[in-house]
Amino acid sequence: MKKISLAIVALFVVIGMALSGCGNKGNDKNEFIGDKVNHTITGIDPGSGIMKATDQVIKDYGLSDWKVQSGSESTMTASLDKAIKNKKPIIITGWTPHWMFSKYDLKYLEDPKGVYGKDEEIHTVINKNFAKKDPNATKFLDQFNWSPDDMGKVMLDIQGGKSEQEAAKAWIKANQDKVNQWKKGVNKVNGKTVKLAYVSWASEIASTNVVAEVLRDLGYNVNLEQLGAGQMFAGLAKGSDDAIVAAWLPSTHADYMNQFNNKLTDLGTNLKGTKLGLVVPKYMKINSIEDLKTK
Ligand code: PBE
Repeated sequence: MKKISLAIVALFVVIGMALSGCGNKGNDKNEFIGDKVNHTITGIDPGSGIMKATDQVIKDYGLSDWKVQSGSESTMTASLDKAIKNKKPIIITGWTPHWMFSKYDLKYLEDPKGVYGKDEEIHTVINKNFAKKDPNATKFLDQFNWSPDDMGKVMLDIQGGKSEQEAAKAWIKANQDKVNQWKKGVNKVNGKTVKLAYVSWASEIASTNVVAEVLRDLGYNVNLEQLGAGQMFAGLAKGSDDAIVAAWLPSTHADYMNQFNNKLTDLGTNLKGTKLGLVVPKYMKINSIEDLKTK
């Protein structure tokens, strides 16, 4: 009896080894990557577009044995920091612009199926009644645009310990030419209010605070409301907020834009050259999402 069960166990071990060897096609770089990270991708807030895209990645690449751990941007960057300090493997949902690429040596995993979409843009979107209500502020919001490097500077300052407002003010002071372009033809006002909503992603903290500070210089009272991604679009559609500078399009926030389509006005691009994907420390050997497949 004992001998038979031992033989069965041995048989399973042999079959198991054969299967895993065969699945990996002798490619040792990915042999244990799933096991090493517990088949887990370290993600962020469930309402974000990148989490939805990552669920799609799991489907499209046949990664049914993997899970995406939700959390927030700060829990994700804390896990990343810890892994890098210990030179451990980690796979995160990452995007550009982000200070993490300045702080750590990171790389995107190739996405041959293009699930994360091509290069995207960030758009400024207002409640559809706002243009009529405040054409002056709308003109300014429409003229707001900057580069990933500009945004990066503000993000790094905040990451380095400056308050969000201080970082925004410092950038504005150093970039008067750009700011004057945004203010061209915009009048100063006295005590009108603009309500801006945003999500606490580093990129949106940076942009929203810069826009808020310039509006304050123009004489506006600015209310900043920090919300989840879904609430941000819903609040904007309802009119409890006037504007956001945080819509990643055409793919990442397409669902939200479609859902509230008739309540929103898209003022167009405020930043070009964003990217989303799975990101790992450069010391990891894997290079493509395909490398996560173990079956
Ligand atoms: N992000 C940052 C957002 C858009 C901005 C990539 C985390 C998202 O995935 O919805």
